[in-house]
Amino acid sequence: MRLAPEVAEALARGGPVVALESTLIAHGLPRPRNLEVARELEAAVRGEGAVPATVALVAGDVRIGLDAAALEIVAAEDVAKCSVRDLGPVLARGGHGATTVASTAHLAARAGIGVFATGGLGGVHREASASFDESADLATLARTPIVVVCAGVKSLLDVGATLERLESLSVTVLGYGTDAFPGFYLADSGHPAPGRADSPAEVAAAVRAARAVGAPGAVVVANPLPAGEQLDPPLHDLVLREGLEAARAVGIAGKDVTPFLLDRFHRQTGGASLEANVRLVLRNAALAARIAVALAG
Ligand code: PSU
Ligand code: MN
Repeated sequence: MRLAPEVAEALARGGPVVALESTLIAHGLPRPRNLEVARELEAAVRGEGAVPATVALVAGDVRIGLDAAALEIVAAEDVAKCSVRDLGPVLARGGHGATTVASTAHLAARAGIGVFATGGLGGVHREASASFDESADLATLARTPIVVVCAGVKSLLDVGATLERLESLSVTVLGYGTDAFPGFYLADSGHPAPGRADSPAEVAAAVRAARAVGAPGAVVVANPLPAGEQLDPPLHDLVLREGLEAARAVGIAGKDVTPFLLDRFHRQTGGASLEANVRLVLRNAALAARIAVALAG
Protein backbone atom coordinates (compact mmCIF):
# COMPACT_ATOMS: atom_id res chain seq x y z
CA MET A 1 0.00 0.00 0.00
CA ARG A 2 1.41 3.38 -0.99
CA LEU A 3 0.13 6.20 1.19
CA ALA A 4 0.45 9.76 -0.12
CA PRO A 5 2.91 11.62 2.18
CA GLU A 6 0.22 14.02 3.34
CA VAL A 7 -2.09 11.11 4.27
CA ALA A 8 0.67 9.21 6.09
CA GLU A 9 1.58 12.33 8.03
CA ALA A 10 -2.05 13.03 9.04
CA LEU A 11 -2.60 9.43 10.16
CA ALA A 12 0.64 9.42 12.17
CA ARG A 13 -0.50 12.43 14.20
CA GLY A 14 -4.09 11.14 14.55
CA GLY A 15 -5.42 13.92 12.32
CA PRO A 16 -8.66 13.80 10.32
CA VAL A 17 -8.53 11.86 7.02
CA VAL A 18 -11.42 11.06 4.64
CA ALA A 19 -11.20 8.23 2.09
CA LEU A 20 -12.88 8.77 -1.30
CA GLU A 21 -13.71 6.04 -3.81
CA SER A 22 -12.69 5.90 -7.44
CA THR A 23 -15.44 3.81 -9.10
CA LEU A 24 -17.68 6.82 -8.77
CA ILE A 25 -15.09 8.76 -10.80
CA ALA A 26 -14.31 6.05 -13.37
CA HIS A 27 -17.76 4.52 -13.86
CA GLY A 28 -20.35 6.71 -12.14
CA LEU A 29 -19.78 10.09 -13.82
CA PRO A 30 -19.16 11.02 -17.48
CA ARG A 31 -15.82 12.35 -18.76
CA PRO A 32 -14.51 15.03 -18.52
CA ARG A 33 -16.73 16.16 -15.66
CA ASN A 34 -15.57 13.22 -13.57
CA LEU A 35 -12.04 14.60 -13.19
CA GLU A 36 -13.34 18.02 -12.15
CA VAL A 37 -15.61 16.36 -9.57
CA ALA A 38 -12.74 14.22 -8.27
CA ARG A 39 -10.78 17.42 -7.62
CA GLU A 40 -13.81 19.21 -6.15
CA LEU A 41 -14.36 16.28 -3.74
CA GLU A 42 -10.81 16.60 -2.46
CA ALA A 43 -11.27 20.38 -2.11
CA ALA A 44 -14.55 19.86 -0.19
CA VAL A 45 -12.72 17.62 2.31
CA ARG A 46 -9.89 20.15 2.70
CA GLY A 47 -12.41 22.97 3.11
CA GLU A 48 -13.63 21.32 6.33
CA GLY A 49 -10.14 20.78 7.70
CA ALA A 50 -9.46 17.13 6.80
CA VAL A 51 -7.03 15.43 4.40
CA PRO A 52 -8.57 13.62 1.38
CA ALA A 53 -7.35 10.14 0.45
CA THR A 54 -8.76 8.98 -2.88
CA VAL A 55 -8.22 5.23 -3.20
CA ALA A 56 -7.40 3.40 -6.45
CA LEU A 57 -5.10 0.76 -7.93
CA VAL A 58 -2.44 2.32 -10.15
CA ALA A 59 0.04 0.16 -12.08
CA GLY A 60 -0.24 -2.68 -9.62
CA ASP A 61 -0.03 -0.59 -6.43
CA VAL A 62 -2.74 0.18 -3.90
CA ARG A 63 -2.68 3.96 -3.65
CA ILE A 64 -4.22 5.73 -0.65
CA GLY A 65 -4.22 9.38 -1.72
CA LEU A 66 -3.62 10.10 -5.39
CA ASP A 67 -1.32 12.68 -6.95
CA ALA A 68 -2.53 14.65 -9.99
CA ALA A 69 -1.17 12.11 -12.50
CA ALA A 70 -2.81 9.15 -10.77
CA LEU A 71 -6.16 10.96 -10.52
CA GLU A 72 -5.97 11.63 -14.27
CA ILE A 73 -5.36 7.95 -15.02
CA VAL A 74 -8.42 6.93 -13.01
CA ALA A 75 -10.61 9.56 -14.69
CA ALA A 76 -9.36 9.20 -18.26
CA GLU A 77 -8.58 5.56 -18.91
CA ASP A 78 -10.73 2.49 -19.11
CA VAL A 79 -9.88 1.22 -15.64
CA ALA A 80 -11.48 -1.96 -14.30
CA LYS A 81 -14.21 -1.71 -11.65
CA CYS A 82 -12.66 -3.60 -8.73
CA SER A 83 -14.48 -4.99 -5.76
CA VAL A 84 -12.56 -6.76 -2.99
CA ARG A 85 -12.37 -10.05 -4.91
CA ASP A 86 -10.77 -8.30 -7.91
CA LEU A 87 -7.91 -6.70 -5.93
CA GLY A 88 -5.55 -9.71 -6.08
CA PRO A 89 -5.74 -10.41 -9.81
CA VAL A 90 -5.57 -6.75 -10.89
CA LEU A 91 -2.63 -6.00 -8.56
CA ALA A 92 -0.80 -9.15 -9.63
CA ARG A 93 -0.90 -8.18 -13.30
CA GLY A 94 0.22 -4.63 -12.54
CA GLY A 95 -3.06 -3.13 -13.69
CA HIS A 96 -5.08 -0.05 -12.84
CA GLY A 97 -8.34 -0.38 -10.95
CA ALA A 98 -11.19 1.80 -9.71
CA THR A 99 -12.27 0.79 -6.21
CA THR A 100 -15.94 0.39 -5.26
CA VAL A 101 -17.46 1.15 -1.86
CA ALA A 102 -16.53 -2.38 -0.77
CA SER A 103 -12.88 -2.28 -1.82
CA THR A 104 -12.36 1.37 -0.83
CA ALA A 105 -13.77 0.70 2.65
CA HIS A 106 -11.62 -2.42 2.99
CA LEU A 107 -8.38 -0.74 1.91
CA ALA A 108 -9.04 2.51 3.79
CA ALA A 109 -9.72 0.65 7.05
CA ARG A 110 -6.50 -1.35 6.58
CA ALA A 111 -4.63 1.93 6.17
CA GLY A 112 -6.11 3.16 9.47
CA ILE A 113 -8.64 5.59 7.99
CA GLY A 114 -11.91 5.83 9.91
CA VAL A 115 -14.19 7.83 7.60
CA PHE A 116 -15.17 7.41 3.95
CA ALA A 117 -17.48 9.41 1.65
CA THR A 118 -19.34 8.19 -1.43
CA GLY A 119 -22.53 8.86 -3.38
CA GLY A 120 -24.83 5.91 -2.86
CA LEU A 121 -24.10 2.44 -1.51
CA GLY A 122 -24.52 -0.64 -3.63
CA GLY A 123 -27.17 -3.04 -2.36
CA VAL A 124 -29.83 -5.54 -3.29
CA HIS A 125 -30.87 -5.25 -6.95
CA ARG A 126 -34.52 -5.40 -7.95
CA GLU A 127 -35.44 -8.99 -8.83
CA ALA A 128 -32.50 -10.19 -6.71
CA SER A 129 -34.64 -13.10 -5.55
CA ALA A 130 -34.12 -14.52 -9.07
CA SER A 131 -30.68 -13.06 -10.01
CA PHE A 132 -28.97 -13.16 -6.55
CA ASP A 133 -27.48 -9.78 -7.51
CA GLU A 134 -26.49 -8.14 -4.24
CA SER A 135 -23.54 -5.74 -4.07
CA ALA A 136 -20.45 -6.91 -2.20
CA ASP A 137 -20.68 -3.50 -0.51
CA LEU A 138 -23.10 -4.97 2.05
CA ALA A 139 -21.10 -8.00 3.23
CA THR A 140 -17.91 -5.92 3.26
CA LEU A 141 -19.46 -3.22 5.44
CA ALA A 142 -20.55 -5.92 7.89
CA ARG A 143 -16.91 -6.63 8.77
CA THR A 144 -15.21 -3.29 8.11
CA PRO A 145 -14.97 -0.73 10.95
CA ILE A 146 -15.40 2.54 9.07
CA VAL A 147 -17.91 5.39 8.90
CA VAL A 148 -19.47 5.63 5.42
CA VAL A 149 -21.22 8.88 4.50
CA CYS A 150 -23.63 8.39 1.58
CA ALA A 151 -27.00 9.61 0.30
CA GLY A 152 -28.57 6.23 1.03
CA VAL A 153 -28.44 3.45 -1.55
CA LYS A 154 -28.84 4.05 -5.26
CA SER A 155 -32.53 4.35 -6.09
CA LEU A 156 -32.19 1.84 -8.92
CA LEU A 157 -31.90 -0.84 -6.22
CA ASP A 158 -34.48 -2.49 -3.98
CA VAL A 159 -34.10 -0.04 -1.09
CA GLY A 160 -36.34 -1.91 1.37
CA ALA A 161 -34.54 -5.22 0.82
CA THR A 162 -31.17 -3.45 1.15
CA LEU A 163 -32.19 -1.99 4.53
CA GLU A 164 -33.27 -5.48 5.66
CA ARG A 165 -29.89 -6.91 4.63
CA LEU A 166 -28.03 -4.10 6.41
CA GLU A 167 -29.99 -5.03 9.55
CA SER A 168 -29.18 -8.75 9.18
CA LEU A 169 -25.52 -7.85 8.65
CA SER A 170 -25.44 -5.68 11.81
CA VAL A 171 -24.49 -2.50 9.95
CA THR A 172 -25.47 0.63 11.92
CA VAL A 173 -27.49 3.07 9.77
CA LEU A 174 -28.13 6.67 10.89
CA GLY A 175 -30.23 9.23 9.02
CA TYR A 176 -28.37 12.53 9.21
CA GLY A 177 -30.80 15.20 10.43
CA THR A 178 -33.73 13.09 9.23
CA ASP A 179 -36.01 10.20 10.19
CA ALA A 180 -36.45 9.28 6.50
CA PHE A 181 -33.87 7.11 4.76
CA PRO A 182 -32.66 9.16 1.77
CA GLY A 183 -33.19 7.92 -1.79
CA PHE A 184 -29.92 9.00 -3.49
CA TYR A 185 -31.29 11.38 -6.19
CA LEU A 186 -34.36 11.86 -3.96
CA ALA A 187 -34.43 13.30 -0.44
CA ASP A 188 -36.67 10.48 0.84
CA SER A 189 -36.65 6.85 -0.31
CA GLY A 190 -40.05 6.22 1.29
CA HIS A 191 -38.44 4.04 3.97
CA PRO A 192 -37.70 5.16 7.55
CA ALA A 193 -34.07 5.55 8.65
CA PRO A 194 -33.18 2.92 11.28
CA GLY A 195 -31.45 5.52 13.49
CA ARG A 196 -30.69 9.21 13.55
CA ALA A 197 -27.88 11.67 14.30
CA ASP A 198 -28.09 15.45 14.07
CA SER A 199 -24.47 16.59 14.27
CA PRO A 200 -20.94 15.34 13.60
CA ALA A 201 -20.45 15.15 17.39
CA GLU A 202 -23.48 12.83 17.69
CA VAL A 203 -22.13 10.59 14.93
CA ALA A 204 -18.71 10.52 16.60
CA ALA A 205 -20.24 9.58 19.97
CA ALA A 206 -22.21 6.71 18.39
CA VAL A 207 -19.11 5.47 16.56
CA ARG A 208 -16.95 5.54 19.71
CA ALA A 209 -19.62 3.68 21.69
CA ALA A 210 -20.03 1.05 18.96
CA ARG A 211 -16.26 0.50 18.84
CA ALA A 212 -16.09 0.30 22.64
CA VAL A 213 -18.44 -2.71 22.66
CA GLY A 214 -16.63 -4.35 19.74
CA ALA A 215 -19.29 -3.92 17.04
CA PRO A 216 -17.30 -5.15 14.04
CA GLY A 217 -18.87 -3.33 11.12
CA ALA A 218 -19.49 0.01 9.50
CA VAL A 219 -21.58 2.94 10.63
CA VAL A 220 -23.51 4.27 7.61
CA VAL A 221 -24.44 7.96 7.81
CA ALA A 222 -27.23 8.60 5.29
CA ASN A 223 -27.17 12.27 4.32
CA PRO A 224 -30.14 13.41 2.22
CA LEU A 225 -30.15 16.07 -0.46
CA PRO A 226 -32.37 18.98 0.66
CA ALA A 227 -35.81 18.60 -0.97
CA GLY A 228 -35.15 21.72 -3.07
CA GLU A 229 -32.00 20.15 -4.57
CA GLN A 230 -33.32 16.67 -5.37
CA LEU A 231 -34.20 15.32 -8.82
CA ASP A 232 -37.84 15.91 -9.73
CA PRO A 233 -39.56 12.77 -8.29
CA PRO A 234 -41.96 12.09 -11.23
CA LEU A 235 -39.06 12.48 -13.72
CA HIS A 236 -36.96 10.17 -11.54
CA ASP A 237 -39.64 7.47 -11.48
CA LEU A 238 -40.22 7.66 -15.23
CA VAL A 239 -36.53 7.47 -16.18
CA LEU A 240 -35.94 4.66 -13.70
CA ARG A 241 -38.82 2.55 -15.07
CA GLU A 242 -37.60 3.03 -18.66
CA GLY A 243 -33.99 2.35 -17.68
CA LEU A 244 -34.80 -0.92 -15.93
CA GLU A 245 -36.75 -2.05 -19.01
CA ALA A 246 -33.87 -1.05 -21.31
CA ALA A 247 -31.32 -2.92 -19.18
CA ARG A 248 -33.45 -6.05 -19.41
CA ALA A 249 -34.05 -5.64 -23.16
CA VAL A 250 -30.34 -5.35 -24.04
CA GLY A 251 -29.25 -7.98 -21.51
CA ILE A 252 -27.19 -5.81 -19.14
CA ALA A 253 -26.35 -7.83 -16.02
CA GLY A 254 -24.03 -8.07 -13.01
CA LYS A 255 -21.52 -5.30 -12.35
CA ASP A 256 -22.51 -3.45 -15.56
CA VAL A 257 -26.04 -2.70 -14.30
CA THR A 258 -25.12 0.22 -12.02
CA PRO A 259 -22.92 2.13 -14.55
CA PHE A 260 -25.48 1.48 -17.32
CA LEU A 261 -28.39 2.89 -15.33
CA LEU A 262 -26.45 5.87 -13.95
CA ASP A 263 -25.30 6.82 -17.46
CA ARG A 264 -28.82 6.43 -18.82
CA PHE A 265 -30.18 8.61 -16.02
CA HIS A 266 -27.67 11.35 -16.84
CA ARG A 267 -28.68 11.34 -20.53
CA GLN A 268 -32.45 10.95 -20.09
CA THR A 269 -32.74 13.77 -17.53
CA GLY A 270 -30.79 16.25 -19.66
CA GLY A 271 -28.01 16.28 -17.07
CA ALA A 272 -30.31 16.97 -14.10
CA SER A 273 -29.44 13.65 -12.43
CA LEU A 274 -25.75 14.35 -13.00
CA GLU A 275 -26.06 17.69 -11.21
CA ALA A 276 -27.96 16.02 -8.33
CA ASN A 277 -25.29 13.29 -8.18
CA VAL A 278 -22.48 15.86 -8.05
CA ARG A 279 -24.24 17.88 -5.35
CA LEU A 280 -24.84 14.87 -3.15
CA VAL A 281 -21.29 13.52 -3.34
CA LEU A 282 -19.85 16.97 -2.55
CA ARG A 283 -22.20 17.34 0.42
CA ASN A 284 -21.19 13.85 1.61
CA ALA A 285 -17.48 14.64 1.32
CA ALA A 286 -17.90 17.83 3.37
CA LEU A 287 -19.96 16.05 6.06
CA ALA A 288 -17.47 13.16 6.18
CA ALA A 289 -14.69 15.70 6.82
CA ARG A 290 -16.64 17.27 9.70
CA ILE A 291 -17.19 13.80 11.19
CA ALA A 292 -13.48 12.97 10.80
CA VAL A 293 -12.62 16.22 12.60
CA ALA A 294 -15.07 15.34 15.41
CA LEU A 295 -13.59 11.84 15.73
CA ALA A 296 -10.03 13.18 15.78
CA GLY A 297 -10.81 15.80 18.45
N1 PSU B 1 -22.12 6.00 -5.76
C1 PSU B 1 -22.27 6.85 -6.83
N2 PSU B 1 -21.88 6.37 -8.06
C2 PSU B 1 -21.31 5.12 -8.21
C3 PSU B 1 -21.15 4.26 -7.09
C4 PSU B 1 -21.57 4.77 -5.87
O1 PSU B 1 -22.77 7.98 -6.69
O2 PSU B 1 -20.94 4.77 -9.33
C5 PSU B 1 -20.51 2.87 -7.23
C6 PSU B 1 -19.84 2.47 -5.91
O3 PSU B 1 -18.48 2.25 -6.17
C7 PSU B 1 -20.54 1.20 -5.48
C8 PSU B 1 -20.89 0.60 -6.81
O4 PSU B 1 -19.70 0.37 -4.71
O5 PSU B 1 -21.38 1.76 -7.53
C9 PSU B 1 -21.90 -0.51 -6.66
O6 PSU B 1 -21.82 -1.34 -7.76
P1 PSU B 1 -22.54 -2.80 -7.75
O7 PSU B 1 -24.00 -2.47 -7.63
O8 PSU B 1 -22.19 -3.45 -9.08
O9 PSU B 1 -21.99 -3.53 -6.56
MN1 MN C 1 -23.77 -6.90 -8.50
